[in-house]
Amino acid sequence: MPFTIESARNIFPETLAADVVPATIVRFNQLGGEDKLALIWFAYLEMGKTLSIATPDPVNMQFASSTLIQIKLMGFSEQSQLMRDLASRTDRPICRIYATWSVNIKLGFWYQLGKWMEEGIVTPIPQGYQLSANALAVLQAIRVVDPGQQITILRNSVVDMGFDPAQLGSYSSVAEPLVPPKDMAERTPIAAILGVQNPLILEYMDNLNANDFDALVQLFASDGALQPPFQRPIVGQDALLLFFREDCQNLKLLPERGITEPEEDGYTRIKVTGKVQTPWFGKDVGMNVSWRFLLNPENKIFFVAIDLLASAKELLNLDL
Ligand code: ECH
Repeated sequence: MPFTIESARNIFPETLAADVVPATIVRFNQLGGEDKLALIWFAYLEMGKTLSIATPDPVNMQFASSTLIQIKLMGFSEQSQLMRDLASRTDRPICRIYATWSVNIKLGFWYQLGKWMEEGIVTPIPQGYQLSANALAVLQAIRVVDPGQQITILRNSVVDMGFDPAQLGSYSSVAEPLVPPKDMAERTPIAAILGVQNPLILEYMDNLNANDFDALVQLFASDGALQPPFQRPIVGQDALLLFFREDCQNLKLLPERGITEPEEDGYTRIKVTGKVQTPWFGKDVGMNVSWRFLLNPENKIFFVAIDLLASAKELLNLDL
């Protein structure tokens, strides 16, 4: 076989991803717990001036609600301690519970705490809190990147909080309830992607947009893989289905253009660029992304990498 998952990761090597995101996260993770919280608070306030965030559906918040109530009942200093512990990944029961939550439950949890901080129900960041010089530098780095990169930094910082899931032993993860796939009559298929004829690519986009994850996973080879931005590939249909159900509901993929390379040993490389909207910010944030597909001789997806692009200019970079 000419390709392995590892070698497939390098197709279209000219693609410029927004490496500023993982670089900023590394710097963020070196800060103390208190600085982390205050920094996100300030970044969140600033971003709130131009972007509006959707209120999470209460149905999706039910899994965090008993933990949230527990926090509401704590005194201010206990609340501060807990939030610092989450940020510095301390081993305590709430940090362990947090570690079992899907990304969206973690985001919804902090959304609620943020609301309560505004209302004075949860201890706010003290007025005039002085960020350390390092935290100020990280805040400045966040200010200057594009909105898609800002929300990715915010999301990834929240994902990294709580106890380390790798140290939890065996546990079952807690995710939002699954929404049913959209009815066929309600779907708005992508009309065309400039430069890409293979219908499989359109099917991929349409199934993801319709939350039709069973159909989506069938487009992959049984040993196929998907690499989300800044992550290792997720390999095999079972793991992919779990990932789609937990992390990919209600996304909106807006592919624009692409390039199809002549096949080699039966394998076809296709790169597509376009935008993605998350249900958290809707039309307010169009993230500039690329999909780098490798199709096997049976016309199944052997590998696809999704990259958050370094800039809008990269949307036009369809070089090999
Ligand atoms: C406060 C202060 C104290 C500490 C904290 C606070 C609260 C912070 C809050 C933050 C909320 C942030 C949010 C961020 C949401 C980001 C969402 C993103 C989504 C990206 C999705 C992409 C999808 C790509 C994919 C495609 C595929 O083809 C395959 C699947 C997949 C202020 C209290 C912490 C509340 C809500 C970045 C790119 C296209 C790979 C998924």
